[in-house]
Amino acid sequence: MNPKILIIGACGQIGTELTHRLRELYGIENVVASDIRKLNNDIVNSGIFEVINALDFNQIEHLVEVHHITDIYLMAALLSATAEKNPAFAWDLNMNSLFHVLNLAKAKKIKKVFWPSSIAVFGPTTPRENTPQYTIMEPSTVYGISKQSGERWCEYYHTHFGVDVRSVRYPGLISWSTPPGGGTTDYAVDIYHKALSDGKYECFLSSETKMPMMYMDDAIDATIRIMQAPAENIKIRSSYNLSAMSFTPTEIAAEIKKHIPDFTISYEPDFRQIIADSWPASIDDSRARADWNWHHEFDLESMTVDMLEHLKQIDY
Ligand code: AKB
Repeated sequence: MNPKILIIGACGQIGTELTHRLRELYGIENVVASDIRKLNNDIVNSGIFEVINALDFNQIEHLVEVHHITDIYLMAALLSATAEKNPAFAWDLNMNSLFHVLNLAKAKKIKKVFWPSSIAVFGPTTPRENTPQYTIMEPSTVYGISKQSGERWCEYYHTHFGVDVRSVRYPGLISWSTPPGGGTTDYAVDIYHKALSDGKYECFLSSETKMPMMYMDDAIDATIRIMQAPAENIKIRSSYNLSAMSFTPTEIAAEIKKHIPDFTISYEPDFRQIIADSWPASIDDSRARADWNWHHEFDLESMTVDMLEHLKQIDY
């Protein structure tokens, strides 16, 4: 039987593509998209859409009851750069929306929860290369602290209340259809847009800042894969490391130059440099690969071809 899905934060960078994919997989009538406002006409007009505040437990509970929801994907969050500017709201949104959804699952009103974590759970004392699943985690950002706390709560609700919650630590996500909102890895999306519109890009990180990244197609695949896996395969109930590629601004610029030979990049690091420096450069995701058969398709080269092809068609 198909799940009945509620996506909270459906108009965001991940939510948009996830909503489309889930509607394709399970049918438009089985997927309820929701967000704080009607932020994306494409999502609003192509299926069931509800305006909802992720901080309002009663609103979420009402939607769950009205639509007979079984699974919630909680995608609403403040990302790393925005969270530094508004710590109190970031903590409120990132933590309390999670509690609302976990509590609905604890009360057996829903069956399954997907909640995204991030490489931001790691910090400056974490080994930077090939960061293991289990290692030192001392996040130094507001966002990272909220994600690490969230992971602990997910595991706690699973252990103590049997909640079927599943999570991955997304790296920086790159997509062409919806802009990212307020992350430190966002430069890797902006650079493609500026390469096509201006032929040049000023990067807010320094040239050799290496970070883990993933194309959105792979991120959506991972999300669906972990949610479809049999419960006994999900052996980690905090969150799984997930990885596809790692590169520096110099390396992505060189890849773009293969297609746009006159493209130039300059560097003007800002406050986001400190955030990037506190995160891993590469990730060991062997547990996800072993437990639920995760594998990625896109590397820097194939992602660049796909990004430029799509962006040329829609924007430039
Ligand atoms: C961010 O940069 O804040 C996000 C993330 C890595 O979670 N893209």
